[in-house]
Amino acid sequence: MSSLNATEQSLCVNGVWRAASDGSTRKIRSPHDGSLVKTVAEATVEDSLAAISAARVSFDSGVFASWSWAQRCQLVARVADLLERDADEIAHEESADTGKRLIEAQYDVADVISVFRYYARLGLEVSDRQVDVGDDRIQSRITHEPVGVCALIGPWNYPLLQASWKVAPALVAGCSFILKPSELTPSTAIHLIKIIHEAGAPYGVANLILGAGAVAGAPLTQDPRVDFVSFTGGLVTGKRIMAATSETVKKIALELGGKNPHIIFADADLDAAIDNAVTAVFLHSGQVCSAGTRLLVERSIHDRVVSEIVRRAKAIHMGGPADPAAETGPLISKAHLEKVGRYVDSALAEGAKLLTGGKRSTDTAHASGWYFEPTVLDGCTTKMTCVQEESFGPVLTVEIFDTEAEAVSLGNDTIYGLAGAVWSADREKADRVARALRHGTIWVNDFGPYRPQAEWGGFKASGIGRELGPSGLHEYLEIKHIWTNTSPAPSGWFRQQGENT
Ligand code: TXE
Repeated sequence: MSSLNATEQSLCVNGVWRAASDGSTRKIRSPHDGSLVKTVAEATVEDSLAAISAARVSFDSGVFASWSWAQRCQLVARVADLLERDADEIAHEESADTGKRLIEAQYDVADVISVFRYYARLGLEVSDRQVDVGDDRIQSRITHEPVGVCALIGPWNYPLLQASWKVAPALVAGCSFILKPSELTPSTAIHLIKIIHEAGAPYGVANLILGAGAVAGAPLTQDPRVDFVSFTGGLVTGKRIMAATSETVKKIALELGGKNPHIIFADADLDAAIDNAVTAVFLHSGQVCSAGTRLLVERSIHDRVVSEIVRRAKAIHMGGPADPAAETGPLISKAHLEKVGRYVDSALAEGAKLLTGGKRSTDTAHASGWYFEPTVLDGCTTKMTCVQEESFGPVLTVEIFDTEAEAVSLGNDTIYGLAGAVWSADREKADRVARALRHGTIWVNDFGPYRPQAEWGGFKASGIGRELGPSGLHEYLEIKHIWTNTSPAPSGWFRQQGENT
């Protein structure tokens, strides 16, 4: 492997680090102040096709798929060790690309390591299943085999974490893959692919393509040599990918975000509920697929809850990666900042009442960055665009409910179904509501935690398939039934030649 001494040589195809075939590069700029973070290669269609070829050849050769489960799990455990060794450097890279606080990036890297460790253990539990077909002459067995060549396409909000949910199970399963992180946040993907090679993965198993979705990403979803596409990103791109992959009938897994109801009943522990409501929507400036962007609050506590959230929102200190007092950071890009602003404008035009925020920060310390003020919109209804679509910014919409049934009905009145939360001291009521909400994760008297052992993914337009947990590994496996007759005999169905009728 050539050394990665120039960041322009940041595509990895068949274990070789190289520049884009036409020499194109992209400048990665800090969302905090616009400063240059690094320059990386911007892949062409040809580069993507070369990465697909490398992955296909490596998979078909069996160079990795033929390793035992134990060997592959050992490799994944080594990846976790090396991530731990480089954790500090990786957290700085993530923080620089995304603009998030260093401490958040450090939490992310710790989570990434636990994902690799979890799958390194889980892979050891996969075994064939014997099927009793009621005939002693027949051995019938269900085996699990790698799905093949995988395209792993990720977003910019949790770049390495989202990559880890795909890469760790892909490696354990014995797949070869092409990782395509968001063009805005490539640094930690580069680091991860270096580590996977250092851990001992054969060349061609882990390939890296950087660049724009329409150019570098699209071929990964269209090429017949790709067997499986796992995508995390926006709904519009998800639909495009679903259409592209249908041409070659690929297996797909999609995580497309959510409009997540955060339901507070009057009997809840309000101090805890309010504090979690603030974190749920303003953490990482709302750039979280499971952000609690829709507050559904029981009428009798509306004023108290909302006034306290507004007070807390006004006090949030925004700052860049190096600001130790920062509680949240900038949005990812100018285009995204403008999009969030448009959602607030549309809500106001549709009758929402702005209680705080609603615009780009005017703080001089934020002048060169993409900071949007924590925003609370009251008087919202499910008809409003801002309630139905992801602004993916620090924007909380408030709706009122009167009954349990209305809370459930409002919580389900969305095309999405990723996550939600219920706050109530009445455990039976909370459980009834949790079960009635059509979302992939429900927190009761809590908000946000997830674990590698538990599945993550959405109902309805939030996606297809699950990441994490055993299901997150099974996405990368094909199931095969092998029927062995130990005492072969003619089938006797058709007449043999010369046999009388
Ligand atoms: O994401 P895209 P964008 C939501 C959020 C945000 C919106 C748009 O609402 O405002 O998506 O964000 C690659 N073929 N989420 O435009 O386009 C692209 O290069 C193949 C929710 O940044 O979905 C990147 O690597 N790949 C989300 C990845 O898709 C293509 C997290 C995601 O980009 C492609 C982030 C194509 N035709 C945003 N077009 C979540 N679910 O957590 C783009 N890409």
